[in-house]
Amino acid sequence: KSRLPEAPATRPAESLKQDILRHVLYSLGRDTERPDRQTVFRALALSLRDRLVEKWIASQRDIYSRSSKRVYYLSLEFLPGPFLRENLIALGLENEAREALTDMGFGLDDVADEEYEPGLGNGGLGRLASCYLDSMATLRLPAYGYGIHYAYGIFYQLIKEGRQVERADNWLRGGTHWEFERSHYVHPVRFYGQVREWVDEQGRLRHSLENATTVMAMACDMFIPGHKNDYVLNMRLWAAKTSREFEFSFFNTGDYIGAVEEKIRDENISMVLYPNDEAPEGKELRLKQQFFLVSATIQDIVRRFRKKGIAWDQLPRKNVIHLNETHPAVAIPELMRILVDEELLTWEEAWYICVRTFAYTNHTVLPEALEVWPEDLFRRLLPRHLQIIHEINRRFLHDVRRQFPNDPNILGRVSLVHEGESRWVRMSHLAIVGSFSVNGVSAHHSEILKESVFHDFYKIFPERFNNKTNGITPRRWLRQCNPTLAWLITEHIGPEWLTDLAQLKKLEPYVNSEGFHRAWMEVRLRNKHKLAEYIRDKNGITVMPESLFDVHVKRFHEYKRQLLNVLHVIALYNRIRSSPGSVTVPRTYIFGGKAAPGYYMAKHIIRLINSVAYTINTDPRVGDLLKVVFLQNYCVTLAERIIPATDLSEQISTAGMEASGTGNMKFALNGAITIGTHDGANIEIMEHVGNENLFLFGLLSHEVNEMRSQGYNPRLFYERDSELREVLDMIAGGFFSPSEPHLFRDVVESLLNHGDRYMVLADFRSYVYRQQDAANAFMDQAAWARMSMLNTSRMGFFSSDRAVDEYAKDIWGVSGV
Ligand code: 26V
Repeated sequence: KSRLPEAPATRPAESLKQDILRHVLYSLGRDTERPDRQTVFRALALSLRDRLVEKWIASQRDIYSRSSKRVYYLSLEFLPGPFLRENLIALGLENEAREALTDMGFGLDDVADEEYEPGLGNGGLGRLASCYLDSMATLRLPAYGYGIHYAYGIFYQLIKEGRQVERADNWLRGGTHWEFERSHYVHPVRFYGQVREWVDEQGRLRHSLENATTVMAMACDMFIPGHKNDYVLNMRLWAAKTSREFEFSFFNTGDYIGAVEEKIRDENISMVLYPNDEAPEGKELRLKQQFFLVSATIQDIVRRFRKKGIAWDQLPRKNVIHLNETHPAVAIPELMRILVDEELLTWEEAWYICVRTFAYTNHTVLPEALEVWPEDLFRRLLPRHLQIIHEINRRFLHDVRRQFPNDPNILGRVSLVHEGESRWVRMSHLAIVGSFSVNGVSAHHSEILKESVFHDFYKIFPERFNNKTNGITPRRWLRQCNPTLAWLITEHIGPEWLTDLAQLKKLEPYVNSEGFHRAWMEVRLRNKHKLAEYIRDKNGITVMPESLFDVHVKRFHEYKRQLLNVLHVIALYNRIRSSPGSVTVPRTYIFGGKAAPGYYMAKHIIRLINSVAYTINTDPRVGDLLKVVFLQNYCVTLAERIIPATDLSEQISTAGMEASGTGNMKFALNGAITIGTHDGANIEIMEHVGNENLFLFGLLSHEVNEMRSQGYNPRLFYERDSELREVLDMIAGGFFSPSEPHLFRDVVESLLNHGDRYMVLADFRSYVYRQQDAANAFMDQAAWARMSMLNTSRMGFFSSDRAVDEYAKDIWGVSGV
C-alpha cells in the first residue's frame, strides 16, 4: 500500500506560510516579495487544497476498505458560499493562517474578503444541499455530492434607480483554486437519436440508441471537510466538454468553423444555472442539463459498483441515490435503461433494484413549481427514456387499477403522463413511483404532501412517506459568521455544541446572569455596528445601530410576501407623519433578495421597496425613527454579514406555501426573534423556542384554504381597514412615484382586483398588531435579551447534523466510517 506524503515537522503556522509562498511562486507565477491580496488569497486556498486532498484520499481509502454503503446526493444546485474561513475552521488552522498572514503583512479578514463565492444555486434548495454535505462530512458518512459545474451561477444583482438589473456571474474569472479539474476523467453522455429495436442471437428483444449526439462530462472535484475530524468528502461537479469527434471533424469535413460551432453548442450544456422562473417548460437546455448530470453520475456510480464484482441485485444494499427535488429524477429511467438494455436484466429484476435505490425529497407544493415536461420534447431528446417511463407507467397503473377497482378517476390523477390537450411527463409522479422514500422538509409540509398534494400516492404507498425537517450547519451559520457570539458561547459551555448543537441548552442557566446578558447584548450591538458601516459604505445611508434591525432577506416571490412587510412599513410612516410620538421604537428595515429575471411582479415589488425607501429616508419628519435599506445582490456572503446583526427576522409566507424555510433557522440560532406565520418550519421553531419567544400571526393553512373555498374577497379588508386603505391608496395614487403616478398600480391591482392569491390583505391587520408587540418587547431591552438568548439556546434541533443523521438512519441505512 502506497503511503501518503508526510507533513513537514515544522510549526503549522510556519509551514503554512512556506506553502503560501511556494504557491505564490510556483502555482501562480508571482513574485514572493510583494504579492497582492488576491494572490495571497489564492495561494492560501491552494495550500489548504493540498491538505484537503490528502485527507480526501485517506477518507476514500477508508470507505473502500470497509466496503461501506455509499450515499449519492444528486442536486442541480449547490450553494456552498465562500470556502476559506469554513475550511480553516474545519482544518483547525484559523490561528495558524492568521499568524502566517500577519507575518506577510496581511490580515485574515481582508484576505478572506477577496473570495468570490460560487453561486451555483437559486436559494433554499441549493443552500440546504451544501449544509447537508457539511454535515455528511462531519458525521463521516460515505457520501458524494453530485452536481453541475455551471460556468455562470445565479446572476449578480445590481439595483439601478430602484430597479433590479442582472449581470452575468462569471465566478470562474479569477481561475479556480479549490477544485481539481480532472480533464482526463470524462464520461460520454448521449441524447437525441432514434431507438433501434432488434432481436439478438439469443432471441432477446434489444433496444439501442442510434445517431445519438454525444457530449462529454468532465469531473471537477471540490472538497468538503468534516469539522476537525480529518474526514473529507467531495462534491463532484460535471462540466460539459465536446467529444473527441470534434478534433476529427476538422480533417474529415473541412468545415472548420462548423465544427467549432458544434463544440460551442455542446459546451453550452453547463454554461448557466437556470433561475427559478415561473416555468422551465419547454426549455430544452434545462432538460439536457438534468440528463447530463444524471447520466454522468450514474456512470460513476456503476463504475464504482462494478469494481466490487458483486451481483446487480446487491446494488441497493451498497448504494442509495438521493434525489434533491425532481430535477434529477430522470435518473430512475436511466438506471432502468442501463440494467435492462445494457446489463440485460429482466424488467422485474431491474425495477426491484431501482425502487430500492432511489429516495426523493420534495421541496415545494406550489403547483407552478411542480416539474412537468412536454412529452414531445422528452421523446426528441431522450427517446428511450420516454419509452421506459411509459412502461413504468403501464405497470404502475395496472397495479393501481387492481388496488382501487372502484375509483377509475384515480388513474388519470396519478398517471406519470398527464393527458389533456397536450401531454406532459410529471416528474414528481415518476420520482414517487420510482423511490422507496418520499419526504417533505418540515412536519407541516410533510403533512400537506400526504393530505393534499400527493394524497393519492399516500393511499397507494403509505409506507414511503416521511418527514425530515430541514437543518442548517452550525459551523457556517454560527461559528463562522458570528465568531464573537460563538466564542462567548464556548467560553460558557465549551466547544462541543459545534458538533452537538443540542448542547446549546446548557446556556439556559445563564439567561438570568446579568454579566452574560451584558456580554450577549454587547456582541449583538457590535455586529449591528459592523452592518451599519457596511450599509453606509454600500448604500450611503446612515442607520442607528441601537434601532430595531428588522430584516427580510430571501428570494423575492409573492408567496414570501415582502409586499406585506412594505405595506406595514408605509403604515408606520403614516403614523409618524400623522401623530408624531405614536411610534417610539426606531427601526431599520433591511431588505435583500433576487427576483427571477422573468418574474414581473417580484421585480416590481423590489422597485416599490426602493421607492418607499427613498421617500422615507429623505423625509425630514421621519429622522431616525425609520430607515429602509435594500442591500443588493443577496447571497451567502451577504447573509453571513446580515444574520448576526438582526433583531427581528421576517418569515411571513402565506400559510401552507413555504415548505420549510432555512433562513428562519439561521436567524433564530444567532439570537434574532422571529415574526412569522404558521408555516413550514416556523411552527417547529415555535415549539422549540416557546410561543412567548417569537411572534406568530396570521391565518393557519386550513384557514387559508377555507377562506379561499368560501370565496375570499380582499376588497372587504380594504373597505373595513382605514389604515390599510390609506396605504394602498398612496401606492396606487403615485405617492412613492410622483414622476410616474401609475407606476405601482399593478401591485395594488393584484391585491384588490386579481384575487390577492397570497392573502396579503387578509393577514395585514394581525401582522400590524404583532409588529406592535415586537416593538413593545424591544423597548424592554432586558426582556428582549432574554428572548434572544432563549432562542439561541433552544435551536439545537435545527442542526443539519440532526437532519442528516435522521436521513442516514431512517432512509439511507448508512453510518459513519
Ligand atoms: C424550481 C426551478 C424550476 C425552474 C428551473 C430552476 C428551478 C430551481 C428551483 C426550483 C424550485 C425549488 C424549490 C425550492 O427551492 N424549495 C425550497 O427548499 C428549501 C429547502 O428545503 C425550503 O426551505 C424552502 O421553503 C423551499 O421553498
